[in-house]
Amino acid sequence: MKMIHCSDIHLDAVLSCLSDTGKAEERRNEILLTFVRMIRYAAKNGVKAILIVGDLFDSIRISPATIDIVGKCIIGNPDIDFFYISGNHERDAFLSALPAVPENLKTFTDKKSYRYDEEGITVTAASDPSELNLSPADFNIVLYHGTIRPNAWMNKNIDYLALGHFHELKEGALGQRGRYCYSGCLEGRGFDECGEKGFVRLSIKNGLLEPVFMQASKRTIHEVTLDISEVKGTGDLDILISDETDRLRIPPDDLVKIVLTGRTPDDININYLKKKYGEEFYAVHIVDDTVSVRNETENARYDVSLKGEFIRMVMEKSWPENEKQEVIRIGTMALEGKVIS
Ligand SMILES: [Mn+2]
Repeated sequence: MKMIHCSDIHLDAVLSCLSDTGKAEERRNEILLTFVRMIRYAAKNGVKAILIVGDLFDSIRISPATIDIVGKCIIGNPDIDFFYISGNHERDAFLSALPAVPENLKTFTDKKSYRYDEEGITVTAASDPSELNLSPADFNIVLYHGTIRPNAWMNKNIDYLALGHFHELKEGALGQRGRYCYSGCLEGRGFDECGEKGFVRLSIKNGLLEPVFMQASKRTIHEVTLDISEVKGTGDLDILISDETDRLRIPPDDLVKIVLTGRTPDDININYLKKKYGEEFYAVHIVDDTVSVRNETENARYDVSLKGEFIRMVMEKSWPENEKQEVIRIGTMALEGKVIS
């Protein structure tokens, strides 16, 4: 029997990370479309059940168009059972917004557990592990939205604990018998949701489970961290970013978060780079985590360390200001044991 485990789709999210409101709206539709595509994949591949483990919607405000599309998808696939628990975001808004709850939408409001008799598979929702009373003879799937302590869910006859809440794929063992898994979200929504996103396809045969992560997102958000201590100016940094994004083969349709670290001269034109790479990729976000040489010099003047002593010594010289900054930059790197080219 094939199933799909997904969670945290966050339909109708505001997507404030995209300053371009046109793109934010486009991404909202892309997230919805990825969800619809996943259901199409399920229908084509004989998937019998889709487990939606909370945060299907981003908030209690759900647009009529989105509820209509999601509702029609469920009704239009009567051979698929949609098991749904709410998350901390939408709470009970989904079920109240539906004109009627379709028969194949299993909501756990009236009953806590469903069983496929032929396969001996159960699907149960739990708000706490102490509620569970599962037969060791069945293949038991449990749905939960939130943070878990794996130890608390051990020895409960759980075979697969399908989790939602964390937006990244994460899994592990539940004692000898079962596994827990956060499927992560279907699409990264913000620059804090980098990497591959998708759902988990489950194949259960003769009591054995084979889970496979399926990449599903339309666009990936990439994180690129660059130590720019060697960089002398904006042109240098531009080349560094360009080389790194080329090396990683980041497609132009994707989003990129660039984190700059290390020491930097003070005359970098970040806005130019934001503009340039914002045009090369779907969206770009540059995080400046660098230490400015000038600020560091100011702070270290009163430092009793060897570094402070070194900086004071250089500052007393009658060399030109930019030469002093360069000597401080290279000297402090050398004191920290960094390779200087
Ligand atoms: Mn969530």
